[in-house]
Amino acid sequence: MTAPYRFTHAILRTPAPSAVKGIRADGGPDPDLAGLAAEHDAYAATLRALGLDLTILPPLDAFPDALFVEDVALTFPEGAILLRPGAATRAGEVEHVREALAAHHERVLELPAGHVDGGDVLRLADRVIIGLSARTDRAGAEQLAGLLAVLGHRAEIADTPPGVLHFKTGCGLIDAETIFAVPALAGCPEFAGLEIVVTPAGEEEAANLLRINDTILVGDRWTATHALLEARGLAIRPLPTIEIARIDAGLSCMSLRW
Ligand code: CIR
Repeated sequence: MTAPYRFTHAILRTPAPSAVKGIRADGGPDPDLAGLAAEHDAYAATLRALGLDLTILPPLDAFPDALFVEDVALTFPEGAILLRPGAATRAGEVEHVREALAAHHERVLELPAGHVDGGDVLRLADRVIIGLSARTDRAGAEQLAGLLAVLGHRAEIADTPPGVLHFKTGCGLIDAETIFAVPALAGCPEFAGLEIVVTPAGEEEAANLLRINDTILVGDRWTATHALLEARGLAIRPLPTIEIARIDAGLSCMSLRW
């Protein structure tokens, strides 16, 4: 299996005006649309600068959260999987990525039952972890494990801590053997054998970092996290995330990568 952060392609979706009405758990204020679009543009430009071939899908005003393409599918060099997102308002997004996935992947599988959000799926070097959450149920996780086996990937099912939206809201890959995680996920049994680096106090939101080839994308507000990663000799690319954070999203959510 290739390193789980080596990518040549990504699919993104331009935010629609309705994105400001995206789901949020705490009922906070709407993000600013221009700011949200600027964050999305900076993200796309960064992926391009890192060498990825991007497909940018058109906005979908009927689906406020559709810019978070990560949640509706999984993409691997071996094929893609269409998911069944756990939020009812997001179910219809799936049909809108089918064509783009088919254009790039010979094999496109479909989750037949249950619910899984891609934000709950963490790919490691030797396996894939599926986190159970308010969006991903056991029926969906078990069905997904079967589809992953078809693509040659072993899956394990883990728990997402209460109050954490997605498994990857609380953790991200630093490298193939190292996970950056919020304290509540540091003891995750499925991480046994890996090095766990815990988020600095007050920077739990930095956990949703995104390694793309040899660079780590990380929110620009998390300066202690920047220092920690740089001290490990890692190249980082700080990116603005304040507006997407208002609708409970982070850096991994805005792309499907393979
Ligand atoms: C939602 O609640 O579905 C969106 N507002 C945020 C989705 C974030 N996606 C992710 O963490 N993978």
